[in-house]
Amino acid sequence: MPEAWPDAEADENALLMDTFPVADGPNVLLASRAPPSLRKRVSAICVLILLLMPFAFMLWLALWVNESPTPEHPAVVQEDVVAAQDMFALDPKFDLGAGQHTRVYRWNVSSVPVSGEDRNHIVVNGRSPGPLIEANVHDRILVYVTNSLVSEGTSIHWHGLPLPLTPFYDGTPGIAQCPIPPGQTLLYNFTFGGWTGTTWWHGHMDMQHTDGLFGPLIVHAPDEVASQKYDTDHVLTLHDVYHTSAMTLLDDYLNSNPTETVPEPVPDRAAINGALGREGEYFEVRVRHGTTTRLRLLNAGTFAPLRVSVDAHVLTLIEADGTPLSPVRVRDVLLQPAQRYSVLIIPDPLVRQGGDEAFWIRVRVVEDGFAHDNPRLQRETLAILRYTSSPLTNTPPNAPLPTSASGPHPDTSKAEVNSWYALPQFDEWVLRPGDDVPPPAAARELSSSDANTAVEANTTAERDAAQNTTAIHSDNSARSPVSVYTLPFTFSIQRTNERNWRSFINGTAWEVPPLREAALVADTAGVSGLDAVFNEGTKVWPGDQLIASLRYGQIVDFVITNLDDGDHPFHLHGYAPWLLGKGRGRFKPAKESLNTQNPMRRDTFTVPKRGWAVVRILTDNSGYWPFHCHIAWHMAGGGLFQIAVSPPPGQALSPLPEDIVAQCAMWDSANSRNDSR
Ligand SMILES: *[C@@H]1O[C@H](CO)[C@@H](O)[C@H](O)[C@H]1NC(C)=O
Ligand SMILES: *[C@@H]1O[C@H](CO)[C@@H](O)[C@H](O)[C@H]1NC(C)=O
Ligand SMILES: *[C@@H]1O[C@H](CO)[C@@H](O)[C@H](O)[C@H]1NC(C)=O
Ligand SMILES: *[C@@H]1O[C@H](CO)[C@@H](O)[C@H](O)[C@H]1NC(C)=O
Ligand SMILES: *[C@@H]1O[C@H](CO)[C@@H](O)[C@H](O)[C@H]1NC(C)=O
Ligand SMILES: [Cu+2]
Repeated sequence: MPEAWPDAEADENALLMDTFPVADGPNVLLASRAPPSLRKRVSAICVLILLLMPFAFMLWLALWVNESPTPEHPAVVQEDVVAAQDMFALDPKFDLGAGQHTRVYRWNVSSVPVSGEDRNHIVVNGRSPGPLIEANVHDRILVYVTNSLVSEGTSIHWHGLPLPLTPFYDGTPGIAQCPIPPGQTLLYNFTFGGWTGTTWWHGHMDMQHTDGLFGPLIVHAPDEVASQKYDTDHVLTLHDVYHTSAMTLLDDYLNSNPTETVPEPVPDRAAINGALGREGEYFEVRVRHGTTTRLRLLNAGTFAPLRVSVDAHVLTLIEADGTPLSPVRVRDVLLQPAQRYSVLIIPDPLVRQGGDEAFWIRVRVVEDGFAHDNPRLQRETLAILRYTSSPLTNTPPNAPLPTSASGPHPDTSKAEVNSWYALPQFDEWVLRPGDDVPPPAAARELSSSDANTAVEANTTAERDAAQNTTAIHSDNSARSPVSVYTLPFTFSIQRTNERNWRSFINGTAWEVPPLREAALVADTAGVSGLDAVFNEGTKVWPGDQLIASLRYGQIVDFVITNLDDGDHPFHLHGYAPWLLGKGRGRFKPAKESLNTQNPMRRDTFTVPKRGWAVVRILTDNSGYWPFHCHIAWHMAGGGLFQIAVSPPPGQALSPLPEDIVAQCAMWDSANSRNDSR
């Protein structure tokens, strides 16, 4: 057992008074051990890569040339590269009723210089945002990811997807896989397990996501158009932009020098589908008069929440992170990093029929969480919503830019203006699902001791629940009462005695472990004692790896306490938790009522500053799943822990695919040769 930042725990406890102290100013300094140098490991990895390069390159060539997957039953579709602007207007001819397809993608990850800037973009097949994955719910996806970076590993995470039976394709280095070494190809081969909606994929290695390694991922339900009644479907990939290389910024943040405080780097602007929204660089959504448009908004950014509105239009929210919503009309939508929403733009009677008319789509960088000012910050990025009678794929010649202003349409009557301003303020915590999937019920309500103590689950009831998982999902009336396992944890951001910023979960600051200790890898390959983790309870493994072991078929309530003075978007891999409640200060079970009737469920949700959230899962997806803040700086600073969900009784986790094992061996030999850790 390492000394898991004992003082961090002590400090947290001091902070955890009945209500949080409002004191600002620098956080407490920790008198504790220093984190091992990141640089040392990076240079070790570089040496390895240089050693491996020649033969890796030959292997890669062979793989690339020979790879022509034999057609599988059912149909195999080779997904072609489409032009950038068109990629974001989903093809109206996409067949939602098609039979099951295997869709094959070949991705080449490389690094290209950004013109006029001292940094590189990490691109897939030459571009960022990278390729769209668009599929139907029953399809199988094969993505051959080739790492053409010179000296970095890479990996891709499929955000929000449950990846049933293939947790090793979750794309998390140090947890589910080892990074794909330069020159190597890894096949990600997965199905959706019933998941539908709007999501995205992104790099999970170092800060590659911030440098551009991300793209949209859309999974269609067969009845979605019929039930929501829209005519065209568009993706708006939104993200904050840094004009400095992310690894440079990360180094400043994690290893600030003793005389200078460098809090989270503040972005310089936002982009919409990669366009920066300036002269000659506006992304354009083209729609026909009198039709309804679905806009799929996703925040693929690093740090900034983004607020989206369309001049003179009301937005009707219909989806959040894949969960259909009971529709809500709003003036704007606030997306935390990694969150997604679909909104409908319903024909506006005031938009002139026939002529071309255009409105600004506005994306505003929300600065509340920034610890310092960035004088270069461009607060608003614009795109265009254009009504047109010309073919949608043609750029209207010399089309004028919009002249619209934010707010209701200028020709609107006074009553309509009033009703526009009377629309509710957007709040992700008041959203309700449009379908009926209530959380499994607890036999026992939370008691006051639960906020601090993990409660022993009732094993008999759990076993029953495990066997009855299907019944719980498919037939609510058959829900058998089962016990709840309550798992509290705290989140905080503090500075170490070296004045380095770190994020702590229960006093641990996660680091990518030596790769043979990567949890899933180690467990399924049997190379360490980690297979003991399925014994119930939580444990800190070497490298500040906090792992909470959960048995299959259990109801688990996470009680999250955010000790920090900023909101944090938490993301649980492999699950879409039910959001039972949130509040200010500390969770007081006797006083707070939790919503167990019709709570939202989603994979990314905001835990309020100096506040709490309670979220519930049913452990029906085995594997090692990280639970972390999705602000990339906070994750890089250690704000991550894992849940290990055991296989169903009598079963084992599937063995790792051979190519992951082989790629781990490459990294592992480097570690043992160059780094004694
Ligand atoms: C992948 O990208 C790199 C860098 O642009 C390029 O050199 C290489 O030829 C590409 N590989 C394939 C198979 O397209
Ligand atoms: C993808 O996974 C499925 C299910 O395990 C398997 O049948 C199929 O052969 C795999 N495809 C490839 C190309 O490996
Ligand atoms: C966090 O600490 C609390 C109090 O010690 C403990 O009950 C809980 O199990 C810990 N949570 C995790 C995820 O380890
Ligand atoms: C555990 O569950 C069983 C079966 O539902 C029940 O009979 C028993 O009373 C429970 N025990 C406790 C301590 O809750
Ligand atoms: C599973 O649920 C059914 C009711 O749907 C119940 O009759 C059965 O006893 C349960 N099975 C177990 C093992 O508890
Ligand atoms: Cu955070």
